[in-house]
Amino acid sequence: MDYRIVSADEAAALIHDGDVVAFSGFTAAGCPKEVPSAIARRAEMLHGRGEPFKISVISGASSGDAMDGALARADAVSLRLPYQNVKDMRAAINDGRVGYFDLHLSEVAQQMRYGFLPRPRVAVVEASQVTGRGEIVPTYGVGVLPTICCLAEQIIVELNVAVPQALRGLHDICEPADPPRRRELPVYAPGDRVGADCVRIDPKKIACVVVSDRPTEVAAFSETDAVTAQIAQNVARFLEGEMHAGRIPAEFLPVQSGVGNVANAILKDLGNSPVVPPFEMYTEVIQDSVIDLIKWGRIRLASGSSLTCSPAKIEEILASLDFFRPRLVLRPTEYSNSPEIIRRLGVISINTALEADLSGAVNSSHVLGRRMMNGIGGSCDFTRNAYLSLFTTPSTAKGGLVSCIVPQVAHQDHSEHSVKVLATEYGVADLRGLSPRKRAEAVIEHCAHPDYRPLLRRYVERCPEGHTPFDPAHCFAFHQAFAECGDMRQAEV
Ligand code: 0RQ
Repeated sequence: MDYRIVSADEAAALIHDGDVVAFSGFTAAGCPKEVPSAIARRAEMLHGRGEPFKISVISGASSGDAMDGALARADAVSLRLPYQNVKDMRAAINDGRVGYFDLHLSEVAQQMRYGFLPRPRVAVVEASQVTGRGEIVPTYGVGVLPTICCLAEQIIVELNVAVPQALRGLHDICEPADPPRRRELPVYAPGDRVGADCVRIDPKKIACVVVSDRPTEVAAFSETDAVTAQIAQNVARFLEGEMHAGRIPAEFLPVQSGVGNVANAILKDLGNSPVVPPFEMYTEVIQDSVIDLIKWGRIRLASGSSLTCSPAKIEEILASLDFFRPRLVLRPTEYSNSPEIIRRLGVISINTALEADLSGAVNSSHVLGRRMMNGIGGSCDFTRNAYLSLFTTPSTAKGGLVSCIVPQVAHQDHSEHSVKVLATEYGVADLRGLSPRKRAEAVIEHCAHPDYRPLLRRYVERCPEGHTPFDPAHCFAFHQAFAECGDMRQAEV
């Protein structure tokens, strides 16, 4: 079948006010860029004529500026799910102009299939190849692509000709059956492939194809600072100790690591460890550092939902595709983040907190309890189901005015029952097997910044008697002090 090749603006004209539009990709990797930018232009044009135009936007995770940035600036979005990290979209969510609620990324596809989320009318998917038989090969991110292709009435393919067709074979595309007929997801090792190398749909659903050559929008990492380097070292030494103690087997376990500079630095340190053997990753985002460690033979294989790599690193992969092909698997998020698979494989999860409290509970998403940062993303999928769940955070933020260790988190994403280990630049609090008062002691003495330790100790001492140190009158004293005078050190506990 021959497809209609159209401009991005012609494709955008297929989208109407009130539509639910689902996009491929996971982080900025694999997201369409030309069509969302054209939808934003269409919104501006219609708004200029006094006509309404807003759509609901669902994708695998966050996206790049060409999608979330452009659509937010054009005031074209009424609802955004399930994760975001672009400045203008975040501002629109916090101003109340865009609806948003946090979702476990592993559940997005099934919540669409179950009808818990609005059904997408149109899917816009970036592809490295589209065949006349209706085969769509994704680019660098998969996310919810198979599901949205099934559910949508119409599919707009953004064919990225800058991505070589030789990428085919990197993806493992599958979708589980829904209850009561769901069987196990048969991934028994990170490298197991259980699906097809492309999505297969009725070619009649492909409304048009837009040709693009836009590079991936993923930014390169900044230099590691001293605090980040120290956190990374603390985590690496802790995991080496776990191996010595026999709690991590000699062949190691698959690793998941979150997004950002801390995660990147931790992976580098693990890769340099003389104790940790070459290991595998079962994660959601495959970052630059993973690619280096694969090249150096320190990571044997990485499975994820996206290659969230800078353009330079993508070039390196493409230049040695035959080397990387057996070492990389890109899956739908329903598989990369599957609680069942994570628990079976015994994944070690390492994610970053905004703040943690004396019980070990973690806030990943809400700055000072109110402003949405990015969302929980897949952090809960991994933390709750991992063999060993670690969280890292610098001990302070905003030049020391904010303590990232607080008496009580202002918003809880991960409970004390899921978080096993907390690490800052000052050390590691191993919370396994500790009662609430011992947990508080470990968090204060190993993780809190020395400036805040006396305040935290005083809070615990003054808590009313009981199994758990908790004082409703003072548990938010740190947040209160910041709101009143911009410095948590002034907290009255
Ligand atoms: O603000 O830039 O204005 O100074 O928050 O802080 O230290 O740069 O954090 O980039 O490592 O991200 C939790 C957001 C950490 C991320 C989070 C301020 C701080 C700074 C950012 P400025 P950093 P990072 C897999 C797993 C949830 C999703 C997840 C995240 C800004 O890791 O989104 O884990 N996690 N997914 O100054 C007030 C505090 C603060 C604070 C930091 N306690 N109070 N402000 N800041 N701590 C990936 C996916 O799911 C796709």
